[in-house]
Amino acid sequence: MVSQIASELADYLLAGDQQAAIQCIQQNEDMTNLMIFHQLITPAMQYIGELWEKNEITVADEHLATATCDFVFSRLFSWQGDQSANGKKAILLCLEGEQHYLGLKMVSSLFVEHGWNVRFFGPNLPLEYALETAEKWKPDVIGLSVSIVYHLPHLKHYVKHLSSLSNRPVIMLGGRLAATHDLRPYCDGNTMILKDLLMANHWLSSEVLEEKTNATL
Ligand code: B12
Repeated sequence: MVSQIASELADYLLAGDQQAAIQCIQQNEDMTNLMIFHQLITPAMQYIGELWEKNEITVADEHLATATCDFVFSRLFSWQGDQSANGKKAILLCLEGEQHYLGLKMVSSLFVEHGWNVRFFGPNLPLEYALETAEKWKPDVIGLSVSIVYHLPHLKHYVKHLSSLSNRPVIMLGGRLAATHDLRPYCDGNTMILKDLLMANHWLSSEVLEEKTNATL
């Protein structure tokens, strides 16, 4: 069951009403960005997916809602940062063919909030280009997102090649399928599979903690 506020937000997104969507989000002054992403925007988009599946809205309605959501998100939140407060770098990308990038954009925003220098590549980044950019930029973390089952055959290749880069980045995997499927057969033992934003945020916070502890030793 979707909450009243998430369903209200979904209505504004479906109407393409940017201002109302922004106000709907901003009225929750007591919510952190994490809570807004996890409890408000994610369920609103999932609810839109349910309406779409039941043919209660059209593909055009869903596209308008997605475009409005993307615009509103970019207006309200930082999602790409060149400034690194903690000296760490992450690249975030969707597997080849994968178009669902809104969730990964929220992950990107959390990384920025935790002081990371982030390069967010949006949808559909073929492995050869992911490898090329990772070899040059040497990120500490490479985050992958996958939502649709028929993109899974690519996953093994991404994990295999990206995890053998010379600087040994942490491979972090998320997306809709991380919550609904066992993705371990597609990964190696070092891949970190995170089912949702709360887990991602927990990992990011523990990294900060580890750094502070190391700094005081
Ligand atoms: C918007 C949307 C689209 C847009 C995407 C645009 C965009 N910019 O993202 C478009 C129109 C392109 C699209 C296309 C399709 N879609 Co679509 N889409 C959706 C919809 C309605 C919302 C997606 C979304 O934004 N969700 C909200 C985000 C926040 O959730 P999320 O992606 O899961 O991300 C969260 C976590 O997974 C996590 N996360 C995500 N990535 C990562 C990465 C890391 C490293 C970490 C740690 C965490 C993490 O954090 C996020 C925040 O909570 C969903 C419904 C749904 N349930 O999600 C359907 C849905 C996913 N789509 C679906 C389908 C079928 C399709 C198409 C196949 C339709 C078609 N016939 O063409 C195509 C496939 C396109 C492709 N090749 O990838 C189905 C999938 C059903 C299934 N069983 O596979 C869904 C569930 C709709 C439905 N109920 O039927 N879609």
